[in-house]
Amino acid sequence: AFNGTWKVDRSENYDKFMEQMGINLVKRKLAAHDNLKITLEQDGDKFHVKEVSTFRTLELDFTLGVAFEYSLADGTELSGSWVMEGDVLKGTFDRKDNSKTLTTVRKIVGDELVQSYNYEGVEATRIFKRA
Ligand code: MYR
Repeated sequence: AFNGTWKVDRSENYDKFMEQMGINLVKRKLAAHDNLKITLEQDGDKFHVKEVSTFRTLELDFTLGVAFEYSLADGTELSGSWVMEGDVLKGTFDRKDNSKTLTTVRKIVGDELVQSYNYEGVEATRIFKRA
């Protein structure tokens, strides 16, 4: 169900979330228009991800339940994993610089992919449509 290419359509509270993450105003303004596109290919427990935005293009692989490293566009390094609960992908990632935890959830709602993020009590949502 997650398979395919998803293009961000709108975001909710993303600026506040990035502020909580410690991202400065200039970068937040740029990130608000990042044109993020994510391609997901699931094969059993394995996922291949392609991420394209105004900041960068990257590809990565992960296996459900297996920790991997991921860097945000500003260089913040995370380590964590995704698990599948029912039809929902749940990610738990720890920042390497301060050990604080970012949680994120991906689910399909109607014909949209809804990804929510939580960091230190601040939640944001980004909603993607099929590209
Ligand atoms: C993936 O499945 O796309 C790769 C792993 C994603 C890890 C967690 C993503 C958190 C992104 C937070 C972005 C907010 C920047 C302040």
